[in-house]
Amino acid sequence: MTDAPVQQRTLVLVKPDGVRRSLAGEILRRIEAKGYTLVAVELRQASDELLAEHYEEHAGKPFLAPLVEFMGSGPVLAVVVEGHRAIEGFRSLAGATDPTVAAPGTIRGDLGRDWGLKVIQNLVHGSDSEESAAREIALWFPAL
Ligand code: RTP
Ligand code: MG
Repeated sequence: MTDAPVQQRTLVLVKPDGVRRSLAGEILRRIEAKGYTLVAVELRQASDELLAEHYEEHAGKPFLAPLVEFMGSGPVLAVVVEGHRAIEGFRSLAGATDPTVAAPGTIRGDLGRDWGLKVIQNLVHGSDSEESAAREIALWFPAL
């Protein structure tokens, strides 16, 4: 007998490029089609303060300022996704950071490309560990 599945929650953001390109529905569709559950969905304009906290692991990196500018350039769709191994599962659905080389079949590989801009615009964010997921969900959805 295998252990009971451990439900994991992960924070997904459809970044401003995805919202602007009207891909939010397509991205949610892929998450649902994979079999995960949407626990919370909210369209919001992120403040610089929220984004600085969200990206605290990248403090001091050269792409942080253009990243925060990009992430604040329009609304993002913040989503809490749940399921067994959902953190790893969504990262797999999203594909590699660089959409030019992200595998076909992934969100970034199918829908993204390099636009030659200051920072990589790659449609989605997904928490990268249980610790990041807990921290990011508390930050974006304090009521959950
Ligand atoms: P994410 O956090 O958005 O899920 O993406 P990730 O884990 O694949 O990538 P990460 O290393 O955490 O970087 C966060 C986001 O910063 C932008 N980035 N641009 N050299 C660059 O221009 C550069 N490096 C990173 C991307 O938008 C990346 O997703
Ligand atoms: Mg990351």
